[in-house]
Amino acid sequence: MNYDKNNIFAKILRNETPCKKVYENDYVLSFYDVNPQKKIHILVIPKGEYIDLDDFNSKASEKEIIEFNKAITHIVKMLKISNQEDGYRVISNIGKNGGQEVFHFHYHIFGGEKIRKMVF
Ligand code: DGP
Repeated sequence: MNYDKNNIFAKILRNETPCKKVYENDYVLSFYDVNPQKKIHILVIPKGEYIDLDDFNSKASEKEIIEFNKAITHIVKMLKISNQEDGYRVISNIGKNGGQEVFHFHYHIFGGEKIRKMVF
């Protein structure tokens, strides 16, 4: 699969589609999910063109990978859901069996309420 430059997150990155921004730096953009599954449900995406976690880990620079991971911790602290507060869950859907719908790599961050243990 090739990266589709017209996926919805690519359009958000180009400011062609609006989003409710949470955080942005040179490497990542974070915004609220349009269809929240928990009280807090945000997405974190790299600015580079990567299809999924495997593509990101294979092709992104070490700087991009480090900055992406650091951004997660920065954002959960900003939102006061880090483990110093009540905690959160981070997931990434990958491919067909993972239920991925948007083929620009992203993490979902869920918080603000208790999340059940099981994966559905
Ligand atoms: P995934 O299944 O992991 O590919 O989830 C994609 C998520 O993206 C899904 O929870 C809904 C969200 N989403 C889709 N389109 C938009 C959009 O235009 N804006 C925002 N903010 N979120 C979107």
